[in-house]
Amino acid sequence: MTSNYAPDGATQLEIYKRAALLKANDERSRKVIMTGRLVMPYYSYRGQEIIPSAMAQALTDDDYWVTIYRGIHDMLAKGMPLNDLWAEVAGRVDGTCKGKGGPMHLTYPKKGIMVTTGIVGSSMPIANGIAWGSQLSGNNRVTVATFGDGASNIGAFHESLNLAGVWKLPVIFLCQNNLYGEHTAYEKATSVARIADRGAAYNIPGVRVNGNDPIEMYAAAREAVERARAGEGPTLIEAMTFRFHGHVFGDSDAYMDKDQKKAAMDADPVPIFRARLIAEGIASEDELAAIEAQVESDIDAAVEFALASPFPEFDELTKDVYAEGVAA
Ligand SMILES: Cc1ncc(C[n+]2csc(CCOP(=O)(O)OP(=O)(O)O)c2C)c(N)n1
Ligand SMILES: [Mg+2]
Repeated sequence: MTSNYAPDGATQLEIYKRAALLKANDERSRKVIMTGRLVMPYYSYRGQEIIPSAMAQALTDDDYWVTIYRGIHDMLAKGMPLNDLWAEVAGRVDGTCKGKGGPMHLTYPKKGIMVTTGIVGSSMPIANGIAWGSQLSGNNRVTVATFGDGASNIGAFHESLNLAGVWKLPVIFLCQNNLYGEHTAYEKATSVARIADRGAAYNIPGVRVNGNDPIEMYAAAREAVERARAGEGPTLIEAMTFRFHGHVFGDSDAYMDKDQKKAAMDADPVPIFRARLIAEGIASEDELAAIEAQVESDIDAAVEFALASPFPEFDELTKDVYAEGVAA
């Protein structure tokens, strides 16, 4: 794997700050649902935090990101404010989409979070369109599309890689391979051992990395970003990871291999990263504990802010949906 872009200590600490936020936010989301304070569909990303934490570190605020239903980690990593996020998942007026997007359709263009989609495979053609816009306007922005391993079996994945390869679009196809698509194990539905190999069919570089390793993940992200900004076109990154919970909150996960799951949870990437930062003298126990305490109190405030925010009024229903002045 590339070592040209090894992150220094300060960069690693920034990646850790994001990972700590994402982990705590997932834990809190499940808790808030369990206690009945919020009712919503929830797709846990616990176990996958390092991928967007490192990817976002390689981007600027101006770069774009298109994510999926299992994407709150991507959004937080890219800079969506906690208050706006929590208000949106709670369906309140102070949310990113005034409560009309809900947990599966958040956007926050101020930080480049352009679309969240629940249609498997659709993040990639949308990302291509945004990247094409950047290419035409010369704004030098990069677009990331995240998606799962299952999505790489959808036609839109193949069409998108082909077109991005032909037009050399400044786009990064970031596959978060968590080894399951809904309730189906990877090998039961995917013809190749490595999704990264599919890049070759479209003449674009395909790299597989350990997505749970911040150093490897950051190096791959930097290389893909540099390529895209230099006009050299797209990269397919297959980031290997694991989903610690069932597909959707409440799923009994009976179809998941118990030994595989236990091994993955024993190798939880966030505490491993934390322990290494301390062992290598990059941060002290006290510094990391302070970061984590801050994250918890920021989440406390966001949950209370969201639940105190009102639901949208009925007359909001068709606003922001149709062009101004066009009858609904
Ligand atoms: C076009 C389409 N087909 C099927 C579904 C139902 N569905 C939702 S998530 C999912 C699994 C996707 O798995 P993967 O791409 O690996 O992403 P993960 O959920 O593991 O992050 C399926 C089949 C859908 N939402 N859209
Ligand atoms: Mg998957």
